[in-house]
Parts: sequence; structure tokens; C-alpha cells
Amino acid sequence: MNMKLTGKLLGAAAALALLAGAATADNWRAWNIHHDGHPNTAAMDRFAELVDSKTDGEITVEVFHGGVLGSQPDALEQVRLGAIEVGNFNLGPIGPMVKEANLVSLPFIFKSVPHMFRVLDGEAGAIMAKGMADAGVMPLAWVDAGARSFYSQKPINTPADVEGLKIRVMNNDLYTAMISAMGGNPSPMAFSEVQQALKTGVVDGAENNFPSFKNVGHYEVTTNYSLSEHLIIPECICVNTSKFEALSPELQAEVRAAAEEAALYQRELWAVQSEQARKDVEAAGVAVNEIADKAPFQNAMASVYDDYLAANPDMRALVELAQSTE
Ligand code: GTR
Repeated sequence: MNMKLTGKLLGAAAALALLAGAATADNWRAWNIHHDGHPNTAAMDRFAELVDSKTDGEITVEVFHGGVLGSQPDALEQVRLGAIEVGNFNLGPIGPMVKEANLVSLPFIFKSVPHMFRVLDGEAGAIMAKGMADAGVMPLAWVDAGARSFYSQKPINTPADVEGLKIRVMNNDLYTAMISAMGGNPSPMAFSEVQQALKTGVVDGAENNFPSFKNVGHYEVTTNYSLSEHLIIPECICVNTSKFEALSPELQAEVRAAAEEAALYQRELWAVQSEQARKDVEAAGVAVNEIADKAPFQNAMASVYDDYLAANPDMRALVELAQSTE
């Protein structure tokens, strides 16, 4: 066989091998609610790149940004069913489907973001992760979502300032209870509808962290952001459990490592960009109000805890585990 023919045959064999590889590649879709300019968008893109490189293209991830694959509760359902493989989810909307995940939706349960991560990295986090995986949404890594505070056309310095206000919340009974406990009117609504609702006065206010407040333009239609920091809710890079468990141990380790690296990257971006988002909204004219004493807000949540624990006595141990974590 002459050299030319050998070369051709080898080339054909290589092309066939490539084709075979491509045919068996697992192509995943990932849901992300955020747009360009948000740390999680960059982190999810990084996750896709890392999965591709670590698995040598055996798994590819296409990330759909801006919530185009559906609202968060819908996307969660789709990941549970395996119609979408991956998502960057906030644990708030996971609470109604996974009891253990609701721990993080109790207002003021964490002392700070580092405290929240210590709880997640300990036994409580393992219990939550198991509950989520059993429900079909397995967390591969936790990401930072800072603290959520209230915003509206007037400053909110005390719980009494919430009285009579219609406040948008995410889908979770704990948040409606939280607003009701302060005498406000809770309005659960999809994230994509909030800007318009604020603009037209359908709601008087909402609550979120600085990057989300900025990224989807809520700051353009709001004058006051008041640092209540009433909720510190983590987020996950989550995968459909069966899909993940069907992978070889090697691929599982590679995908998990990709999520962990992407999450570390997200936390670095978060630290810088949430500071920047605060500066940007202030520069755009939003007044950011410090709340010197948060105790009245915390005290107003007593009935939320009492009612929740009366209805969910099996959550008491997990709540105490989080509260006793240093
Ligand atoms: C954001 C969070 C989103 C979504 C949104 C909301 O901070 O990253 O996943 O939960 O808040 O308020 O709906």
C-alpha cells in the first residue's frame, strides 16, 4: 500500500471514529434565568466549557440564558422529568417540591453568607442535597446569591413600612407568610414579569439581591433599596438525578468537578459584581438605605417560624442544626 493511500485510509478511520464519538455524545440543555452581564450567566458558560473539555466532548452542554426555556418553577419540573438536564436554580422555588430545601427560605435563618455556606458544607447541606437528589434535582455545587432586600418607591426601615404594600415574592408559601406577617400583601409572580409590574404599579415593591435588581432593570423603575437582608438563599448547579447516575463513575467525577470549578468562579465574580451592581444602581439614582436595627424585622418573623414548624414538625431538627452551626 502506498503512503498516500495509507494516509487516506487513516484519515477516513479518524473521521469515522470522530463521527462515532459525535453520535454517542450526550448533548445536554441547561436553563439559566439570567442575561448577559450577570455573574451566573458567565459561570454557566464556564460550566459548559469545562464539561466539554473535561469529558473530551462526551458530554456537551448548551446553555439557554434569559429563562427562554421557561419560568423557574416550570424549568425545575422539566429538570426533574429529564426534559432539561441542568439548571442554575435558586433554592427558593425548590422549597415547595423538596421539604428539606425550604430550610433556606426561612427569613433570617442565616447570620451571613459565609454562615450559609458553612451550613451547606455541613450535615444540614448533606440532608438538603439528598432530599433534592431524591426529588430528581441533584445539586452538583452551590453558588452565591448574596442577600435579598426590599425595594419600592419609599424606604422600608421597619416592618410597619411594609404594611399595606403589595410586594412581589417568588413562588413559596414561606414568602407569602413573611410578607403577610408584616401586614403587606404578597404577590407571587414570575421573575420575568416583575419589571413591568413595578413600572405599572401592579406591585409596590419586590425583593432581590443587587445583581438581579440591576440586571433585569428593576432599578430603573424603583427609587429605594432598603438593606433588610431578610433572606440569604443559595443557588445550585443542579442536574437531573437519573441522567447523572446513568453516567460512568469517571464522567460523573468530571461533570461534578466542572460544576465545582464553575461555582468557585461564580463566587469570585459574585463578590466583585454585586459590589459593582450596588454602585451602578446608586449612580443611577437609587437610594440605598442602611437599616441600623434589623431586630424588628426578625421579631416580626416569629409567627412565620411558629406556623411553619407547627405544620412541619419534622423540619425542627434541621432548623436547629442550621441555627447551631457556628
Ligand atoms: C434571582 C435568582 C433567580 C430568581 C429571581 C427571582 O436573584 O437568581 O433564580 O429566583 O431572583 O426573584 O425570581
